[in-house]
Amino acid sequence: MKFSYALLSLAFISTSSSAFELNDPQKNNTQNLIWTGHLSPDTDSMTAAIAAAHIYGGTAVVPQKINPESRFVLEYCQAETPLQLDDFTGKQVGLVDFNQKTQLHKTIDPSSITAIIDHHAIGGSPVNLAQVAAVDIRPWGSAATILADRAASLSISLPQQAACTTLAGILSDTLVLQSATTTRYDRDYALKLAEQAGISDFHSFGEQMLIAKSDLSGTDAAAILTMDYKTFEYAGKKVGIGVAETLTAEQLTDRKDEFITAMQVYKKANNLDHLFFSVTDTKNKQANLLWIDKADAALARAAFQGQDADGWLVLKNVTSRKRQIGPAIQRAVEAAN
Ligand SMILES: [Mn+2]
Repeated sequence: MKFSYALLSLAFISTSSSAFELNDPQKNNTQNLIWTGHLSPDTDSMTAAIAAAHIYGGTAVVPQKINPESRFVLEYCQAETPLQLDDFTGKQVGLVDFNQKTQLHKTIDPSSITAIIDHHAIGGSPVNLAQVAAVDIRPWGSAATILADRAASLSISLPQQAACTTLAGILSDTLVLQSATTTRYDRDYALKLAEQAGISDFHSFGEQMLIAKSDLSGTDAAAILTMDYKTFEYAGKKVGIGVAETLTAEQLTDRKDEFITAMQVYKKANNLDHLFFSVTDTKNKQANLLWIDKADAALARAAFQGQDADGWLVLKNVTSRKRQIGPAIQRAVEAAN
């Protein structure tokens, strides 16, 4: 009796999970449905999860601690803080803002993934799914933009707080519509969402977000290294890239020795083949790249033509890990292996 019940419920879960429909939310089974972004959650991944939960039902969570910029956004938008979930066992999971297994919370079983809404390349080591999931990946500036478009095409109007957080997702990932990854969709939806949220000057909101992100004077180097951090798998090598976007880059580049120590500890503890850290200067639109050993130095030199400055490699007009830093390092790793 017990056994057949278990079988029945198993059949129920697998049928419903394979049937997730992004175009027809009414049809979905939203039982135990969780929306989550990547490890080291950023504002786009958090706000895309919030928007997805509004559109499709279920609960938005973060898989790790919320960063200072995102905390500012929640306060500004008067939105509820998403729960930090440490155990995804038994949940039906929708992924937003990533598709890499190296960025997946370790308790997420790939067979529980029913949807992926993302704006990243399916390179490196994407999640390996035996079942068919509903997948929507577009080359837009943020995952939040894709969710805004989903809501619009389903005639679902996001509540004011969620319109505000979704706007924040767009502004965060596109550096207030200034990054090379910005598309016309990001611009259009930023305008629409600002209107919906009752924000008359979204540039000022974006500036305040950048400032909230920039003040890292009281944060230790190890925390800064992993605050906006991703692990990739390139040519079978585990490659970590941490980024600190800031308007006040000197505040961080002056702390080079602290970062070197933090990177040595982190690289060893996480068994990484290569590790890079960029203090990304959003005011002067340049990246300051750091590494800690010879192999990483060789890769950085192969990947970039930059200028040396006090132990950092300065990369002019480089602000995007997704579009610029990641792909260049990927090519260098693949060429070396
Ligand atoms: Mn994103």
